[in-house]
Amino acid sequence: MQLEQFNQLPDEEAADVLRPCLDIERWVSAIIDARPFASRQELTAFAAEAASPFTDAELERALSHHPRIGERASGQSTEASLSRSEQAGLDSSQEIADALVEGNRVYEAKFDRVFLIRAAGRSSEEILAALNARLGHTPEEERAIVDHQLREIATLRLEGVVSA
Ligand code: 2AL
Repeated sequence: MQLEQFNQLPDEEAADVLRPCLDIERWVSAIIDARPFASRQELTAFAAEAASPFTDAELERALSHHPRIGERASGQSTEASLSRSEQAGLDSSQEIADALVEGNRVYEAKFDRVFLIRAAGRSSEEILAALNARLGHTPEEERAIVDHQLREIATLRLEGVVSA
């Protein structure tokens, strides 16, 4: 839809557009309340900073919608189909696919949450390298990265929904 249309949607309909981008109610309402936006660039810049920082509960809720890297989202929801297209570039050898499975396992054991990365535009090799590098982080470093990655994914999704 056009930005003009998004600016004028009733709040509940705007929320339905925003939630599949990022299921954090504080982020959704901040954007709804900040309308109208003068440009799509203003909208995405606002979305990139809104409701910062996310709480642990908010991160957990948002992450629950993201399947592991290498796992195809099942179902017909908007989120599932967005996730499938984001991960569509992952066409790895069995060796890399296995390494991603193992990396996800180690990451979850260390940080107690799913490994999250903006997958769109990244190859399996790049994602595996990022996963291995991030395994060396402290919990605080990882938390900041996850917050940022959720926002990147949300912004890209938003750009897919609202055109200039
Ligand atoms: C995902 C996903 O579903 N889309 C994306 O960009 N990243 N999942 C993940 N675990 O990073």
